[in-house]
Amino acid sequence: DLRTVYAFAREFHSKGPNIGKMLYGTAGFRTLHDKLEFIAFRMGILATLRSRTFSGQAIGVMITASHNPECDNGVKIIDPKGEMLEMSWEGIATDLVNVSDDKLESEVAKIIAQQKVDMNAQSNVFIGMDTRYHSPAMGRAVVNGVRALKGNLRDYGILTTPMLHYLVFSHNVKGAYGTPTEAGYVAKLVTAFKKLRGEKLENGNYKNFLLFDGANGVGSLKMFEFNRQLAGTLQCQVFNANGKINHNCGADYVKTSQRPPTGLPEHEPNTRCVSVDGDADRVVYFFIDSNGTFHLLDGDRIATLIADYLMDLVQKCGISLKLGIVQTAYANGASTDYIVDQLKIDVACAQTGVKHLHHKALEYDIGVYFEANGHGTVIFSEKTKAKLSVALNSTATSEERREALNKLLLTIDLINETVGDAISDMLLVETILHTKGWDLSDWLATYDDLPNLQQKVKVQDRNIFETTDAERICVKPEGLQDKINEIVKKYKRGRSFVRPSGTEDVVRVYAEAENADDVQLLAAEVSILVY
Ligand code: NG1
Ligand code: ZN
Repeated sequence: DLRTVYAFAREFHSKGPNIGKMLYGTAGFRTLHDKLEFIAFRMGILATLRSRTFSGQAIGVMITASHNPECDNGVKIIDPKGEMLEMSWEGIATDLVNVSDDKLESEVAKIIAQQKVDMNAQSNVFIGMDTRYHSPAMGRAVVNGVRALKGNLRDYGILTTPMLHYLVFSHNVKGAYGTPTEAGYVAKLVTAFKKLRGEKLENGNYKNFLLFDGANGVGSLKMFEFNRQLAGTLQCQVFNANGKINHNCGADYVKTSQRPPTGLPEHEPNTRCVSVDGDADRVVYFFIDSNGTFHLLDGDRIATLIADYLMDLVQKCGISLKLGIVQTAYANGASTDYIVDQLKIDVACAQTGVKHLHHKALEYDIGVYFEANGHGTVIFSEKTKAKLSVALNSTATSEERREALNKLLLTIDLINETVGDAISDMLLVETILHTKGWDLSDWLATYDDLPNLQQKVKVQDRNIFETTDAERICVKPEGLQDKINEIVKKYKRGRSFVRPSGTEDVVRVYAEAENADDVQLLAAEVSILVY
């Protein structure tokens, strides 16, 4: 009886007063954890309805605030193909969350009618959560939302975000993408990794050891499991495994503050280090050289490394495929120049938020997309995969080409195509560095990053800021962009843009220029304009 559902909602998952308008943004709903339980409940309802529109295909609900501080949490929905929630349903989610408790019933009825939801259809909701102490309470609220509509659910407990994407997709395609279990996920990646590595564990400057900063989040827990399976192949020492999530550590801290995480164990200079974020969908590399200088290798760098490697393999396969890299406005200008001038690969710019990059990457046969912060992956079109297997199965294919084809297919297996995945991306980078015989300074030598800076500016209302051209131009408030242009002109190789954050109540200011002092000035001048 639906009446009891709404009575229950009012009693246990009441919205309560003083909740401002909430938006389903680039990362779903994200805010202080104590404002989110009613949202989690409603997202349980929404996921159940959405699953019914797909005749019971699994829909995921992930509880996490990723790289945000511990006090925040969030909830986002994963679509049947393991992708982010379709944009048209973001509005539906926003409406469902913004109605009062009294209107919840009629809002649900409206969705059922408008989306023609067959309430007798099957439904399956998969739930996962990060390690935040308030995540279990939110998970229970999702469970209650699903149960309220008599849906089926699987509560997986603690998972990385990309693992849940994998579980949803592999379940829906009946295991064609891998066994739809956590063990199946680990086995898929580890098997491909081991085959690619072969017998020789070290090669040239590549040493078989790295330090793994788990951001005190789920990435560290899962890396322990990977380590059991990787034993004897890759030596990966995990640190930051059980402190406060993202606190002075993790990929976001390392990238934005451009310094090593706290908790970094004593180590030899030039040791490969890697940082993931709180839900393990982002990864960056770094090292400290023998002078004690810190060096960062971010998402731009990872994208160029991967694209270069894949281009080479594709050429060896003797197949013509269109490969492209998708970046955002935050990509370092030097990386874009390197892609165009040296790699000679097609490059596109998309709006912040991986769903936008993913969408753009679909335009290529092989689309490599990364945000500078280390969030990204590679997607291969169905046509590409079909071409590769046809070539592999043709008797006309030479042994040399066959080897390249096998290698490319194994590489595809190592990649989590559904979404950016820190552990999968890391294993791919490890594979490439091993193949090239590179240490991190070899990789760093491919191009020099322009000094850059990101600042957060607190404003009265960030929603008055509107942008266009993949966020590179600010159209509102009127006149702001002209002033930014005037300032930028003064700095050699200067570039700066401003945009409202989708996940925090701030306006972000980005600046880059040829020298570091200029960047400080440029960022400060533009920040003052925004403030
Ligand atoms: P916002 O807060 O909209 O800038 C941040 C990241 C995005 C993306 C989302 C989702 C930057 C500059 N922004 O978005 O790239 O990762 O969080 O987690 O890194
Ligand atoms: Zn994340």
